[in-house]
Amino acid sequence: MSLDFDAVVIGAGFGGMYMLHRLRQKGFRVRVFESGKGVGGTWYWNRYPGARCDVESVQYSYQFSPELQQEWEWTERYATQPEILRYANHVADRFDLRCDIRFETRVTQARFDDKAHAWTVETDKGDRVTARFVITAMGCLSSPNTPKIPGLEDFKGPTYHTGNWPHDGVDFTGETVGMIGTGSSAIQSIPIIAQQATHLTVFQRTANYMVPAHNKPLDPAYVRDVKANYEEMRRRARKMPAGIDFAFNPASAIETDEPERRRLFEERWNYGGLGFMGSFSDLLLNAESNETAADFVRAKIRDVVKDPELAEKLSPTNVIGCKRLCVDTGYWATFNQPHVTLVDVSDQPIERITANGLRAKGKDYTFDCLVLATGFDAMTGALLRVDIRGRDGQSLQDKWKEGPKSYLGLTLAGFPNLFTITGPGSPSVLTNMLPSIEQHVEWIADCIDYMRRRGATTIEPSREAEEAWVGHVGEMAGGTLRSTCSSWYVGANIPGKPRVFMPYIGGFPAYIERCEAVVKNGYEGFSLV
Ligand code: NA7
Repeated sequence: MSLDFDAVVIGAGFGGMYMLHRLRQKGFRVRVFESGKGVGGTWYWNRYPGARCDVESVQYSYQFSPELQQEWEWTERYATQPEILRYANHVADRFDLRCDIRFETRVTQARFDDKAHAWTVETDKGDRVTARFVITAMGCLSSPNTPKIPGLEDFKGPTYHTGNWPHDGVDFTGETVGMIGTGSSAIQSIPIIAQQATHLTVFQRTANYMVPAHNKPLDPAYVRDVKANYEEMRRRARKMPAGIDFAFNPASAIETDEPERRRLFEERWNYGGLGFMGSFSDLLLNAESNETAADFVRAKIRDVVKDPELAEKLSPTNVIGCKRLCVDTGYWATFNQPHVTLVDVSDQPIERITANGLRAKGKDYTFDCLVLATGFDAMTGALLRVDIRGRDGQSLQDKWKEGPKSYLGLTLAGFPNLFTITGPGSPSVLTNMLPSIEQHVEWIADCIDYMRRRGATTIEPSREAEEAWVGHVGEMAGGTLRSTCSSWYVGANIPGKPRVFMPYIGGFPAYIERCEAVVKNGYEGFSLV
């Protein structure tokens, strides 16, 4: 039976684009399906005001093409969403990717045919194509979470979700705005929406920690230096747990005396960004050490927020770095403005959305527009939205009913020839996504190439290999403070979702080593037919 394609790739964000390019380079026939009108994935959908990446732009970029790396000019320390989207479009043009991507087409079903050793993929546009391999590149944070608050449909004004923002933008000038959520998307957009709105009311369920971005235009001399030494920087980054090149202090916070500890926190605070968590090596391992960092940040909140009661409400009490640390510009200071109100809904859920606003703790709040900055059904949401069926018609929903299981976060027992780029069980969201994506794409492309050379038509991990990996992922998570709170890492933001720490927390270098060892040992844990 002749197949339509060697591989179908789902999604044309950074994962899908590079997967297409890499497989095409090796001479494979590939079709990409993308639900958006353009490339860019996360950066195509998340257009809310203030959206930007919190990994520095010179590192949040592809490294597979030295020419691309040299020619592209980032303008700011942290790139804005429009700039990253321009970059994604530049990559699509430069490598002529669009001809193999079907836009505005959502994959609805993928079914493995055991006799043909191939997948049949169907879309909402009526496509029905066959391919040896299916590769998911749907993103980890791409299935927006709209909480089931009673009355949502009763609201008379416009409702916006940060993860699916109107492409023409929204002007809040002269409007009153209600915002639910205080995660990364909220903290980036709140200072900007507050500049436009006549009143902004923020409903906070959990206060969040943030470190300042200290964003700035990139100094041309710095960029020249980075470009002259890019290879070195990328090599250093690959040796870091998060795949980001920043200095990591091996000392313990609790074993460092108070003045020195404070000095080191202050130094990182003044530098800005996620490197704050690298102030000491045990911040996510030892509760006492963690508390020193949390205390330091809470003192910063009290410095900025004038009303002590408000400062208290904005102060998180959980483990710092347990939920995703936010990188902000002027977030806390925004609450000093008289037209910005914080409503704490930590002790009682929002009762209902009403025609003119919402009701919380027995009180009515009114506003013209509602912004849901309520996050995503992370890591598994996008995958489970597609009806994926492996051997004997088993559905992915059924396989993952107690939580995601995979081998290396890349492949699934019972689902031959299916690869999941940055899937649950891989480092993904705990790392710089771009290098993590590239590592997966290259591993998958090499694997498919190896199969072609061997004349193999299926690859599938054994249940034992998968169980052992799932056990290892869980064991690593259990050893850190990161699995101890109600974060989207454990699925706690979605009612009914199994509570499992989904990403692999053993670090990028250990993960790469493991993936390479699997290959060196003849695709250990897999059966190739
Ligand atoms: P997040 O980080 O999941 O934040 C969502 C926020 O919405 C968070 O503050 C939630 O509170 C809040 N939320 C969700 N549902 C409700 C309900 N029903 N009532 C009140 N508040 C609610 O999503 P983001 O989009 O900000 O960021 C996602 C990632 O993108 C981020 O981590 C970066 O990696 C980039 P909670 O904390 O659950 O109590």
